[in-house]
Amino acid sequence: MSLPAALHENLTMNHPHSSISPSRRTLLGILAGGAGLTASATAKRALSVPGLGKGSGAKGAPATWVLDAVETANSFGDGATIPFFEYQALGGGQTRGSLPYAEATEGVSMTITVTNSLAISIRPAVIGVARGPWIRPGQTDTFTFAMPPAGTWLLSTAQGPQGSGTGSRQAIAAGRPTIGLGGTLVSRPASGNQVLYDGGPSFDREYVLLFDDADERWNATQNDPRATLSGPYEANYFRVNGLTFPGTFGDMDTLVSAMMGERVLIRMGNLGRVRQSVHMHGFHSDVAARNNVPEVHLGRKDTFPVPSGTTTDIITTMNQQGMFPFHPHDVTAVTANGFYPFGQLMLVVVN
Ligand SMILES: [Cu+2]
Repeated sequence: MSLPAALHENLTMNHPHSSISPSRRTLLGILAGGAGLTASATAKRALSVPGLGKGSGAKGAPATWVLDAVETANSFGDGATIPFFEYQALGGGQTRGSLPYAEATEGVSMTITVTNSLAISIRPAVIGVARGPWIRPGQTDTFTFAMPPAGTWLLSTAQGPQGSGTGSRQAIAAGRPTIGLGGTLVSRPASGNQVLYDGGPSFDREYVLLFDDADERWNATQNDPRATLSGPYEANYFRVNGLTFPGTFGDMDTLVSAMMGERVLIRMGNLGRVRQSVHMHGFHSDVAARNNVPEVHLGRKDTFPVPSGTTTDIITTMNQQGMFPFHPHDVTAVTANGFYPFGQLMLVVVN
């Protein structure tokens, strides 16, 4: 309960009919009509995750994801416009908010192609899965890997020194921030069933929420190859899916909408440097997996840690109608350089 009472009351007491347009309700109805209920969650999967790249049972053709790393200008609620790096989807994927999203079946071959339109070298990576090559400014390169076990994975950049690159431009680049370069890669179970992973929980609808944050002083110089970024990182801007409140309420992929009784999977990732603990009003949820490891601390929860560089998958049974705030509990995360409420303030709407 970190938001002031007035906002809490506004968001939780308003009847949804007061602010949900007929067209949106109609669309939600169509979506709900097409969503068949699947078997209830069993969570019988062993604690270990399936082996990487198992060919048997993997369905689907090799997948591709084509991205361009660019510098963009993001405007925030306090009136500031801040440069960010972003991967922009050129092909093979979709978007969630303004950030790229792709999905493929576990085990299939995925090839990611990145054009580096930045002024610094970058090394794209899918955290915990594969690291791509160093890509110099103006160059394009690819990397290929087997899709990891079914779950929620993060596209980012590889950090840290490169083994043989001491003193090289690449070694210098290795320590640089790449704030905003992110996306979500969902691995689908080989069975094709609508479950988080085979043997795991089912769901009726899903959302992807990717958190990140920025210290505007770092963003201002991160695309200057001669700039040295040092000193403390103090985040003062916070995004989810590349958006901030009120944009989070207006984006179909970021506003969590559901019909009564639906089981909604929310795939949360954090590419910011600030650890978030995300709190949902109105509901308790099952944590399905933390960083793609099935949750063992059973029991419903109302706050979900999402450490930097990791994912947390939760499933919420939407058992009451209304509008409910959904936000990280760190109050600075729902501000724009100290002005409230902006940042990572989100909304859950149940019709
Ligand atoms: Cu709250």
